[in-house]
Amino acid sequence: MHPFRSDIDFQSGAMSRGVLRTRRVSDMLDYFADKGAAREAAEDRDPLVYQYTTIDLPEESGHVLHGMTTIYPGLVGREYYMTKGHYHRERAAGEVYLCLSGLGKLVMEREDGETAVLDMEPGTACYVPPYWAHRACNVGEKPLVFFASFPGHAGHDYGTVEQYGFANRVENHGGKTVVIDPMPEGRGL
Ligand code: M6P
Ligand code: ZN
Repeated sequence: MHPFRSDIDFQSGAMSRGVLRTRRVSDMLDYFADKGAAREAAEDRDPLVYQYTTIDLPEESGHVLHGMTTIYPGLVGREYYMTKGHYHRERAAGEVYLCLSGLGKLVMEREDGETAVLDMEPGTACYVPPYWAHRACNVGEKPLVFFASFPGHAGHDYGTVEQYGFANRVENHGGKTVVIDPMPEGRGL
């Protein structure tokens, strides 16, 4: 393969090459906590929640997949717009998120119940170690834009998150950002 470059707009997250995918509320009905609010939004104007571009590379170890994600500002019920979130199919594969614009929270959890939340703001690189599921939430008023990079063989497992969700949810309560943690004292694991 020949080396190549891509050009990125830090404000919009647009990337000059790669495959663009979009996620609307209707694509994520099972992901938001307030199913009624999600159904209503989907039936109304079905807003775009996020879009992401991934450079089209062979999904095999040795390659470094990378791309851009833009999460728009908004709420479904009280929950901020967010990515679906996923484990890597190959659990032992990590990832790096570099925030370029906007404000976010990176919500992570492990299958043994361990959880973590990191703030994302322009200039922060967040490391998702192997075995951690990850989801980004936009808690600001403008698009949250970040660059992500992960091993080619990682793969995406959405099924586990779709079935069990994330323990922690990021919500807006009266203008304040709140991380809802059902077990703040730990999971005793
Ligand atoms: C980041 C990376 C990608 C991911 C995308 C959207 O760019 O983590 O691997 O596909 O965000 O997130 P999700 O796959 O959870 O919808
Ligand atoms: Zn990932």
